[in-house]
Amino acid sequence: MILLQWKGGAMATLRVALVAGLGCCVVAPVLAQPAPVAAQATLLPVPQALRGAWFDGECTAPRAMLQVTARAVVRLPADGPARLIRFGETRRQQAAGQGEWHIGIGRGAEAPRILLRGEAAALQTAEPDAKLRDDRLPGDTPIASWRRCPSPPPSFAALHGEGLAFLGSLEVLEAACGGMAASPAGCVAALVQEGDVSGDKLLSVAEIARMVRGMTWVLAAAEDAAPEGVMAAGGGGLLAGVAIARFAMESLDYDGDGKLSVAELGQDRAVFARALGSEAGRPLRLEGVQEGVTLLRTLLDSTILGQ
Ligand SMILES: [Ca+2]
Repeated sequence: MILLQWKGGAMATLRVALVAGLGCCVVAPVLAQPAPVAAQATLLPVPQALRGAWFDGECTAPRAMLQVTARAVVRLPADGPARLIRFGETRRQQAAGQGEWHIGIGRGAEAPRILLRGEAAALQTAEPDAKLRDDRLPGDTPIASWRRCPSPPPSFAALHGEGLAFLGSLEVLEAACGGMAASPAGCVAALVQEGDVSGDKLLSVAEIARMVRGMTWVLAAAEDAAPEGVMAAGGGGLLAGVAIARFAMESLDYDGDGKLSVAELGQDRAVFARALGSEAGRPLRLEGVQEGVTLLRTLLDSTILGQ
């Protein structure tokens, strides 16, 4: 078993057994039963124009980067911990004299809120104090301004590129594996589609390792830990990614060509379905399917501990 550990809270110890890592990224999404989507259906996606990478300060040396996806925002300061808010709830709200804000609300006890508004080339955000009432937003919350840059500074790209890519993939996987139209075949196909860098419609060790590293980063960002700290920690994302990927390959590469195909991944789904057959009455806890971090953690725990 590989232990990944970083600071922060009772959930901070992430147990990643090799088989669990395999489960997290290759097998387990297939097991996800279509979850109740009532809450998901009400999510308003962030307007397309506001999505993508934003920067605070000069493009040559930004103070922070903000990545906006359809259903999440992650703030990455040049120094200090990252912050990921994956929306469990959204709404639009008109503020007096300020136009309309898109409000994303994270899950969990803290339920952090972030307000966004803007256009393709200029974004404003506000992260109100937890005590501020919804109908008073944004109140006197400081408003941050963000700009587009031609390309991300190398330091940000090196630290966060894979994690940000996986954050986007995670939303696609959630839709394919846990959304209203989810199916095992569609889930596997989406996994290969998202992981396939080389374009051969197969997953290599490196491609799987990249997804595992991305997942590690997302989990770290969700803990408000510095992803670079996680990556550097003993047994952290880089090594674990390769180890998990090799294990996945050795477990699932039935034709021995060194790549995983949709068919091979589908085969694995059938094996796991049989293995869990006696537990049909106890589906994985996936009620918060749009909260992928919880989902992944649940899958890890379920796979390792059988809980
Ligand atoms: Ca193969």
